[in-house]
Amino acid sequence: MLVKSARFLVAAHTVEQFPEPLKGDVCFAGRSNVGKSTLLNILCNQKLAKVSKTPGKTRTINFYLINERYYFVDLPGYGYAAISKAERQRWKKLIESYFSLRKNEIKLSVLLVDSRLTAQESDKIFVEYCEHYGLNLLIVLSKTDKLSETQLKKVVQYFSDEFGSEVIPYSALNRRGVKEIVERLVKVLE
Ligand SMILES: Nc1nc2c(ncn2[C@@H]2O[C@H](COP(=O)(O)OP(=O)(O)O)[C@@H](O)[C@H]2O)c(=O)[nH]1
Ligand SMILES: [Mg+2]
Repeated sequence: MLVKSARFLVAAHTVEQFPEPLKGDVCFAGRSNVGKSTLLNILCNQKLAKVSKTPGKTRTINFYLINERYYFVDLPGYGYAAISKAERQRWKKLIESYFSLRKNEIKLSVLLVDSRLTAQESDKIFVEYCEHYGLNLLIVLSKTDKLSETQLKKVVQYFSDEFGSEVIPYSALNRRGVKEIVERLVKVLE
């Protein structure tokens, strides 16, 4: 098992609140309600992150200490509905400050996307940032339990074409893809 111990460390509003780098970061991004907190809880085998019925307004970078050596970093997501220009700017600034400060620490950048939607603007921006900073990117398709196998096949192809990166279909309900995600994490963190 990858995660032996996990605890919430800090919700950083500013870069000054980032913890000292350890053996590496894995960051998690995705639009609000995509299932990011649920995935973090599955990976950590405990309720660490708050799973929301309504899309949250969290605009902090949350650091979780894993096995006393690594950080899982929960990046803020875009809101559900249309967001203001100012809000978008603040989101970009936070992500950019994290990437520019920690690019050498980041072993893997995980982007969750809803398997029922096409690539959203914020997803595209995020992938561009990852490319700019030369980060390893993993696309995780969430909520695949809502799709048929035929639909899913098309969606996996669509996202790997769109982002030119590895895509893992995942579901919190039937646990599809969890093993593959864990294997990927073990590989980058060992
Ligand atoms: N059907 C389905 N629902 C999911 C899945 N993952 C998360 N959810 C639900 O989606 C909602 C948002 O989840 P949450 O983890 O809070 O999303 P976050 O905003 O990205 O952190 C919750 O109601 C979850 O129970 C999944 O794989 N399949
Ligand atoms: Mg969340």
